[in-house]
Amino acid sequence: MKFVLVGINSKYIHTNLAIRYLRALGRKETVIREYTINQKLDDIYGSLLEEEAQVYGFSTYIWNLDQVLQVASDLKKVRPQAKIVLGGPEVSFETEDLMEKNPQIDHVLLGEGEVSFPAYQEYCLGIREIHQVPNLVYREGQTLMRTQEAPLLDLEDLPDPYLEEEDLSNRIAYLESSRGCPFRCAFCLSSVLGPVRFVDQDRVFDQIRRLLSYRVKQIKFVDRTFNADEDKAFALMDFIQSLKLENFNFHFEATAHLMSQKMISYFKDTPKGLFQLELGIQSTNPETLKAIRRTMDFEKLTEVVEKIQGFGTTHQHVDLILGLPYEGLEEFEKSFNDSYSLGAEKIQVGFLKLLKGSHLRNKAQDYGLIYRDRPPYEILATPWLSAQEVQDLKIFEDMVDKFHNEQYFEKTNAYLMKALNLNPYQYFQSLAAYYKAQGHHLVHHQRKDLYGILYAYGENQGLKGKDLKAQVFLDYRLHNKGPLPAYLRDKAWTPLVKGDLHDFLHREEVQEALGLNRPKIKDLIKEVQVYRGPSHYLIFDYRKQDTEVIEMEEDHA
Ligand code: B12
Ligand code: SF4
Repeated sequence: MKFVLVGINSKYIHTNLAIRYLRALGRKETVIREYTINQKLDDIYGSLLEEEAQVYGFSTYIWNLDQVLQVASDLKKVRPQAKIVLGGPEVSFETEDLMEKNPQIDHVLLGEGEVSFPAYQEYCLGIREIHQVPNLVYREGQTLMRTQEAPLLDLEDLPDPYLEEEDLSNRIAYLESSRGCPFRCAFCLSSVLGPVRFVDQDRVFDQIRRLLSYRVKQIKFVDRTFNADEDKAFALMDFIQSLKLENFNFHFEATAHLMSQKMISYFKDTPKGLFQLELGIQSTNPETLKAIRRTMDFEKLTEVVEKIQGFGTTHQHVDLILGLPYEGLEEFEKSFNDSYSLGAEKIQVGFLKLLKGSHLRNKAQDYGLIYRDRPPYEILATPWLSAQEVQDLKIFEDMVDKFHNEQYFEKTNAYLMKALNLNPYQYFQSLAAYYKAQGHHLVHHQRKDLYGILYAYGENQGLKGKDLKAQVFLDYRLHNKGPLPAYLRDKAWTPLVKGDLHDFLHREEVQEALGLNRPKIKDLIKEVQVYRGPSHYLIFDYRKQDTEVIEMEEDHA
């Protein structure tokens, strides 16, 4: 009997960890197949049809529920004998309702699958009775029945999900060193998954080694609070450092107020780019934090982010959620400005999603939260934010993502905020209003076009002088090597080319400024660009990942 486990990922780069665990624990005739939500449904259906499996198990999340239901429906029509079983967080709550509306689903396995899936396979093979499969919802005639709940898995029994060799180049692999979260945030599903359990660390280390041999692009830990146990977190990071990896990144979700001074200082000497931290803020409004049952100490968070930022070794992302109870525009302005002032590389502004099984979804009516019926159950309006405000904030969020998060416009943003006397929230709101008025939100833009849009925005706000152009020019040159767009060309700034550039790079003072001693000029010439201005030179040095610009007085050169 053939079992196919199906993961439909949010993008090609992502991978599905759950089906790899289940394959490792399942019978040998269990295979995994992965697709993405961007593929044509007909292609996914066609590929699964060819498998000619007797059981199709779909790993179901908020991002793929629609695709899973449609493909399963097609398969069930042409292969009525094949069993369709769903598992995953999106089907583990409000399950009966889903099954009533979707007759193509034969079975749903609730919660963790490591114990129930092998038992379910035995049921399919006639080795077990259906009621002996834990965590199962099944049909008996017109009635939906539930079997007994299995206790939470002892993570000692967790298999290595990556034992089977695979090529993971250009893909992100997920790893688990703990399951569960010590906190109980009302919007989050991890709050209902029981206490924190840990995986034996030597096994995690083996998994890391294996994944690296599969040429994976990045490893992200799905642990909800990677620093829930600091000793374990240190041991993990020490191990990672001992691998002496170059150009590789590990991503962790951390909780700032649990970080000791020892842990903060740890990031001082870690290799640049090796670790990336995601720190949830969600809101800084005390009433909101209370309503969502979130423990947060903003003072501590500020200390953590600022100190780590100062070390320059570790990228930090902070998250905010729009549409939470008691958070209107005024409160959000404060949450955003507080978060912006931390100086983290990325601010991810998300819209509240009322997840099935979450405390906030159960309370949505009490709070008057209006959200979409279909996944991802996004907020449409609240008593504190009108439907139009929510919609306009989508453009605000897009502005933060486009113009802040990639860090391509840092100098221009700082200049514009100062020159226009706007705080970060007011600035991105004003940019959003301009962007919408010009109809830019309806068109897809290449990154290079965004410099022109920002420049035009500045001019539209009455900034006509040279300063605006100088800032956009700097941002553009720092991140783009090719020819300058016409609007940024300036007679006062001449690019040095050919012989002039060659002679310039031969100068001792220039080589010193670039930290070089007798470099090969023919190679260096491809890695730098130099502009001669009225009184000084600007040297753009592209040798490092983060391009630098060096200013040099005329008489020094
Ligand atoms: C990796 C991840 C992502 C990746 C996507 C990965 C991919 N494959 O495409 C990215 C970063 C893109 C992502 C994005 C989002 N995510 Co996300 N994400 C996760 C994360 C961190 C890990 C999932 C995981 O692998 N866990 C480890 C595995 C082992 O656990 P598991 O998934 O629960 O699987 C177990 C069971 O569910 C079950 N099971 C799973 N599949 C199957 C299949 C069968 C047949 C069976 C029997 C059992 C079974 O058995 C497994 C083992 O016990 C989880 C949080 C977490 N730590 O789990 C959130 C989580 C899945 N994400 C969540 C959310 C809300 C989102 C976003 C909407 C967030 C947002 N931006 O607002 C977006 C949506 C993306 C989109 N395009 O629309 C929610 C999902 C709730 C839901 N109902 O699906 C979670 C649970 C986090 C939370 N807040 O509570 N996410
Ligand atoms: S939001 Fe983070 S801290 Fe809160 S319950 Fe979820 S995983 Fe835990």
